[in-house]
Amino acid sequence: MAKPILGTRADDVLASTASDKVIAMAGDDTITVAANAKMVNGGPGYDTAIFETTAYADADISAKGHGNGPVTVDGVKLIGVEAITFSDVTIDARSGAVIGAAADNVVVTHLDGSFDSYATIKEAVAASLDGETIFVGAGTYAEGSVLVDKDITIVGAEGATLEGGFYVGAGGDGATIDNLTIEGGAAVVGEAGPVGVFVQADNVTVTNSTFIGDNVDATADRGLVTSIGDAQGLIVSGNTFTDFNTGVYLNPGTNAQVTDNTFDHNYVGLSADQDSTSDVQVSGNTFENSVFQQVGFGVLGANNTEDVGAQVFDNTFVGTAPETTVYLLDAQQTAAATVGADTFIWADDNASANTTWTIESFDAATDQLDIGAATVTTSVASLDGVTLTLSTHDVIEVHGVGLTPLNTDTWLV
Ligand SMILES: [Ca+2]
Ligand SMILES: [Ca+2]
Repeated sequence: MAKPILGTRADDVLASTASDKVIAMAGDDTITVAANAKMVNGGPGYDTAIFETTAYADADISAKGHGNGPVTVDGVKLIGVEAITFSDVTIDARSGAVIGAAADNVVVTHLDGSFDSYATIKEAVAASLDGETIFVGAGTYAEGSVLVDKDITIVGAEGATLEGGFYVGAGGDGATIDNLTIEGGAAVVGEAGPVGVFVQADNVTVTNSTFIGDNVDATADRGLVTSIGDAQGLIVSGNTFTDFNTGVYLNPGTNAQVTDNTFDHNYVGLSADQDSTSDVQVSGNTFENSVFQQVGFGVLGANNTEDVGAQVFDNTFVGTAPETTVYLLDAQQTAAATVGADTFIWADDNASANTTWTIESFDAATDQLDIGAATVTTSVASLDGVTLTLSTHDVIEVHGVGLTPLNTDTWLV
């Protein structure tokens, strides 16, 4: 009898080709099981036994003690093994549930525990029902636009890449996209460039995924975009957005939490256009190496008040691009600053004359006001801020700290 193959206490990649026994010891081990094998002992840690050429349906699987004891697969006793990978799926060794797809395979797991395999994500979505989960195996799926029109969860294995984009449309309320790499995006009507994930449904979650654009300037591509007046309850967390014109673009009417993402080397990291129906939380993200600006925040609608600081907070900014740029786009608006460095831009082209805009919580040490080409004709300094009176008889009131009597060199940038 050949000596058993021994692992180390670290994570090992082992094969039983030279012996009928493998003892993997501690660590999260991966063991490819040969036909002559008799036993695999995974030991402590999360261990996976791989039966490369056997489909799940063809395997002879038995478990003692309702899955708490050893599991035998085609005569091979598995001890301390947590997952078993076949040529089509990976199952949990204790429960028997499907927990992943093999490479180049897409699996729909049905509510009754059964599953079906498909070659493409599109075919799997078409075959799925509300509440079901699709596992995407490692590999590249060049599919263009994939419509998600059901309340399904799509989970990628490490290395699962969609070349194209998801369009989460009608029927997709509640859908989740988890751990996919989404590269290049797909065309969406009304968008100037390709989009990685377009959201036109509510309570959608996009998480742990990697979005890759073509580069910051070549096209108007965007990682994730919401439909105007849509996307209530959107969660965007733990993703990476790289090389887009805009990493995430939240249109008016969207209510979203964008947390713990990394935005790296986009023209604009995140852009949110906010009217009185919108509310976003952009927090815990890292914005780095944006070319034009890290965060753009548009205030839309006459008389709208937006507390920007309550919506953009606790983010990390790396690089030289402006941190948060706030655009006052319609008449008679009030906007409150964030605790970081803000640039307020008064865009007078939409405005009628004789209107007052107000900026609250302005900190002259970090914030800037940009009134473009407008001409200051008169000015008033007050105890709580600065009032600019413009040639069109419009007024910008700035309330905050560190303010001094009006100095146009300070305010005109
Ligand atoms: Ca080990
Ligand atoms: Ca184990």
